[in-house]
Amino acid sequence: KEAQRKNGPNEDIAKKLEELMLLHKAKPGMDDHWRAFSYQKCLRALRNYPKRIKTFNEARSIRGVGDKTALKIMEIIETGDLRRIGYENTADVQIRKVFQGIYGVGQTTAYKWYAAGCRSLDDLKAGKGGVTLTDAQKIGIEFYDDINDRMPREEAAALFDIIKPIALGIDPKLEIQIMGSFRRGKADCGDIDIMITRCPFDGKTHTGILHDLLKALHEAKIITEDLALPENPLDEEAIYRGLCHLPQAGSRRRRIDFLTVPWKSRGAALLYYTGDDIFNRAMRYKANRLGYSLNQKGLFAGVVRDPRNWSVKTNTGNIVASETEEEIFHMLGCRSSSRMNGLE
Ligand code: DCP
Ligand code: MG
Ligand code: MN
Repeated sequence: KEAQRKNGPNEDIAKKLEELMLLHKAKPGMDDHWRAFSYQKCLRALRNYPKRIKTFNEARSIRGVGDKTALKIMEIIETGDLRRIGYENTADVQIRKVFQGIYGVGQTTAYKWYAAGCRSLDDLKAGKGGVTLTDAQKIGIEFYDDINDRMPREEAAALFDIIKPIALGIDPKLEIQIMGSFRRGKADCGDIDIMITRCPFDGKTHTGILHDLLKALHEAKIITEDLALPENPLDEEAIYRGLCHLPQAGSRRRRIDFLTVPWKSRGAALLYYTGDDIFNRAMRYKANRLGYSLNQKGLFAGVVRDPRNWSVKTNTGNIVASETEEEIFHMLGCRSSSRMNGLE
């Protein structure tokens, strides 16, 4: 069950607003996280609104919908269209949108390539205007359509069912599980997010396992391309990004992420990497209101931040919960079913 309904009474409106949002993302200087975030919240509220919107005031009453958006909503209701999309959807924006579909490419790179004279993926491949591509970008172009598509959750489950026994064959005491949209119960997934950890009480950890697992998955022809290798594979905490596929002829490339985390922070990692990002933001906000600080490593008390630079911690504080999601929910005064409410 998906919380954000995609067949509700205002779906035509949500689609148009979403289209405008994507166009904004491809505009220079418009890659504003806050803006994207409030748009997303507004889209979600709109999709969850149970009846067809009829008036400006009704639109305005939906959380996250301001005057400007309410006007756009009324325009869509009255004309079936949003003129602003036409104005924004210029040729250069369309081309940069294509470039931003390449794995790892944001608006800065897309703009740079456009300015260098590239107008198509073929131009990029040909190195037009002196453009050079990283290996990950070349893979991103080669499997452009696959990477930009989502897989049915059944396919994510089938891939995980192959990967899990291979991991446990390397060390039967590994804990391995899927996070991300799959764990939230979504019907389709943009990628597979897998967490690996291991209880260290017998004196061993999962350090080094990721390297062996990746090697085994390459040999089994499950993982096909690497996009980003861990910085230090001997770190307890490592991230890998790549492509994989089912070992059947004609199966498509799918995005896969592995994350290894220390045993003690597995709950915080599970909470964060299950998301979604809006849920995470709400949780961090709740933690801050109670004087805590929450990240993918844990819930911390007594964190002191530099008032001139919020991102600098002058005191890193003490960890108060991190081993399970339940502990973190409990400390934040959420019912233990909070995660269930977050699941779609
Ligand atoms: N995450 C986050 N902020 C980010 C990136 C990720 O909070 N900037 C968290 C929330 C996400 C989770 O990590 O839910 C996994 O990231 P994904 O990009 O894999 O997103 P999802 O799995 O949620 O969706 P998709 O099906 O598109 O992969
Ligand atoms: Mg994911
Ligand atoms: Mn992911």
